[in-house]
Amino acid sequence: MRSGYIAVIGRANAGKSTLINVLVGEKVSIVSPKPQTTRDRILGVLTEDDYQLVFVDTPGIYKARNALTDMMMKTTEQSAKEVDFILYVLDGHDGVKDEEFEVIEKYKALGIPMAVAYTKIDIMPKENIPLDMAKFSDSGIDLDIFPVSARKGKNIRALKEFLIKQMPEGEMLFSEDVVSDKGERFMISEIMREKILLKFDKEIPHGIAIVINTFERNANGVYEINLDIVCERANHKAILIGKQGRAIKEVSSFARQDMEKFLGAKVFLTTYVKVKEDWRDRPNLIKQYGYEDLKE
Ligand SMILES: Nc1nc2c(ncn2[C@@H]2O[C@H](COP(=O)(O)OP(=O)(O)O)[C@@H](O)[C@H]2O)c(=O)[nH]1
Ligand SMILES: [Mg+2]
Repeated sequence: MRSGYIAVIGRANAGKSTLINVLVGEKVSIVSPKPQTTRDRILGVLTEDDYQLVFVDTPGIYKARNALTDMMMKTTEQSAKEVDFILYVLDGHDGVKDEEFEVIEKYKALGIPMAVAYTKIDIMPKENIPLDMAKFSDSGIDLDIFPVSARKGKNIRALKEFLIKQMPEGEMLFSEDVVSDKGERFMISEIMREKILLKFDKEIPHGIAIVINTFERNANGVYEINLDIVCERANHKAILIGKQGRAIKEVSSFARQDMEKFLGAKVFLTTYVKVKEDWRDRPNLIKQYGYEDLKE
């Protein structure tokens, strides 16, 4: 069979996680319109009789600004070096900028086979596609480019078939029932974070960490989940809770519904908002909240 690792790299918000979810056919990585949605390296696994594709979702490319984004950037760079293939995701809707070519060149220099997914073609004028393709050939970067829409499922099949052909012959890397390397607890905290990303603006969602205190299934089959939403400032806490607790009630309710879908069972969710000043600049807290440098 053909099997291998494919690092999915690109700028924040390019559409990497959405593309992986649609390629894998299941949600393995949360998605939002805000940068810094993905913080960890997440593996999404697609297995069929004659191939296994292991997508490596990455936090994206950032200009480091605090200890957390610094670590996220390192995670991206480290992930790119350990794979059989690099899929560079480019937001077509945003347009191809010259600085993007520099980034692509940098990854190309790693010497790992690479291609480009030019995504979000569903929300851009069609005539821009050939113009951007011309920009690519002018730049002298010689890579296969796949215009796709993850949201509309356009050209995804062609991209998948291409990727399968790029994989080396080898063994299965994960057993066939595995879709992600992350467990249920991780996904539960990510679902909570996703709802906060969707509801709140600016620095609030970026300064959130989720700590799961209880994750248990009771005798009636109901999951009892108790978690802390850690934020960076007292005024963030007030906004997160909202007037008469309305904001926190609303996000918790959306999160609970998604958790129930994910777990396939009823969920009893309790959430608390806590403050840890500037945790994103404190490596020991970053670690405590589950974010770690990739060592190997
Ligand atoms: N219209 C459209 N939006 C997309 C597509 N792919 C991703 N998005 C949106 O772009 C935003 C960022 O997506 P995400 O996958 O989180 O990007 P990432 O930061 O690169 O992982 C989200 O609001 C997505 O819904 C696409 O193919 N079409
Ligand atoms: Mg992402």
